Amino acid sequence: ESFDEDGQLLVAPAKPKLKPPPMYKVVLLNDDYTPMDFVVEVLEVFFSMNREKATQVMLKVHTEGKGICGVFTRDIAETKAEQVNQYSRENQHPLLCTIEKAN
Ligand code: TYC
Repeated sequence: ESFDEDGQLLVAPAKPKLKPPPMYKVVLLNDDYTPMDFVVEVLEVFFSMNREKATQVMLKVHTEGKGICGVFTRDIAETKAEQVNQYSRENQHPLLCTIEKAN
């Protein structure tokens, strides 16, 4: 804050500093009962993966215990995880989806 030659108050304009939003990973967990085909379908339907990518991610979850389906803003990540969990329950599979804050 300062004054010009005529004593006019000078006010700096607000800086347009937009921080990127915090991002969240949507994580799929392995279990012993959900059929592999169902997991592949979930990845295709809710995460727009093609068959090859969905199969790759499903096998990673199957062998490593969990895997990332995608990274989204918090609202989108929460909604995706809820949709997957609801769909799994509707189809009587124990498949679980959670979210984790990305770094
Ligand atoms: N482990 C399951 C089976 O052998 C397959 C599976 C993969 C389940 C990924 C869940 O997130 C999952 N039928």
